Amino acid sequence: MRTIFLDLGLQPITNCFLPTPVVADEVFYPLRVQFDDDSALVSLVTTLRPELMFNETYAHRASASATMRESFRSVAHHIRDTFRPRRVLEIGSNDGAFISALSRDIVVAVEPCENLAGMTAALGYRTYPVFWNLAEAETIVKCHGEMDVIYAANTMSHIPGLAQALEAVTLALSDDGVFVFEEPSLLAVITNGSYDQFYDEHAHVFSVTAAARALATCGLEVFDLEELSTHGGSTRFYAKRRGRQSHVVSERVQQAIDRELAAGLTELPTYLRFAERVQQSRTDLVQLLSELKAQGKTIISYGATYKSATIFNFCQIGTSLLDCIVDTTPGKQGKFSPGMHIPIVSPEEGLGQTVDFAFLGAWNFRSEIIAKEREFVGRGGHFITHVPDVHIIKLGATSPRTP
Ligand code: DWN
Repeated sequence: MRTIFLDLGLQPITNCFLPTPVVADEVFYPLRVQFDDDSALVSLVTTLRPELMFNETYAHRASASATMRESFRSVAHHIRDTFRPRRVLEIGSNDGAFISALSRDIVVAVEPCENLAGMTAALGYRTYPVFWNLAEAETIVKCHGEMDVIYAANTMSHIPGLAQALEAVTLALSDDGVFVFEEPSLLAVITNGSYDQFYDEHAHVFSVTAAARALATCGLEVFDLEELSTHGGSTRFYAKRRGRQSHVVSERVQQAIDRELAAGLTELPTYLRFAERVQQSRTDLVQLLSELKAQGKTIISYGATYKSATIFNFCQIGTSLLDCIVDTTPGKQGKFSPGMHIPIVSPEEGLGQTVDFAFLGAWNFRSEIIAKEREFVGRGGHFITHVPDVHIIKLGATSPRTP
């Protein structure tokens, strides 16, 4: 049975970075999250047509941070050296952060956003500008043969028709092939109170329990996993065809499922308590920003993340509290944030001398950003985060300014 546990209000399409703050036809939809106690899957109630979200205007670049560039390079080399694949397929190749660490001769990529597919095609990687489904999997297998490794990062959670997408993986995988995919961890979301992992593109947020059950229905089995620190806590799954002896099932899999059981991830009350915490987070964030503003402080947000669209629209935080959002992505600069229409500018432009506080919209890159913005911190600037609860981050070496 499915139960809705979280209502995050009307939300915009998170990839809709607007050219002007006055928009007549912006699309909004109700963002509600449900728990299914049969499959243990946590997913959105309303999913949008994929073409509305993933198209030639797609702004996110997987290579935008040093943290993710290194993560993709390292997993690509690990896969190459461990499984020695003759053919690797990446589903959702974005700007090529993963495939660019592998030889063009062995890689096939699938990327529905045409601007991104064009980037990797221009680098010489065979890229299909299509949505992943059974028909495309058949075409790819006909042209290139079955795949020894299929890799997907932050992609399976983006596909509403999960069963069909996994069937397509099963179809394209060689008999002893390995399906490696990594996604934000539901346990991390529940532990961190990071409700901003729920937005239009995240049709599901996976627990190990739910992912293992979904894979099992398509004849696949998780044989190993890694807990990653990326995106505030992610899980990297390694799956094979059920019954194949090619890889021994690690005890780490059952241990992760046991941890989730102990944390209550298979029980509705856990999610109801999480929803209460989300309400409190909203109250605390609006109160903190309002108090700082009333004291004459200048506040901006750091990182025009898709996640922060959820926060700002749910909390109704707009330009009365935040002067701007800073982001290094050229395609976001000069635009306005979805729904709340906050101007987005470069860090050089937005993090000027007068800024007192920066809310971490990209809280998942907290260390990288704080290290980069030593000057802001050095002159008494402070970062604010809502993870795991709303607070001003105290950094040892700085003299705190009284809020
Ligand atoms: O799953 C998804 C994740 C992986 O990427 C997508 N559905 C969409 C997107 O979500 P997001 O925007 O929440 O992801 P990030 O990776 O947290 O975005 C970070 C943003 O912060 C980027 O726009 C780059 C920016 N940034 C910056 O301006 N300065 C990041 C760093 C590290 C920096 O120093």
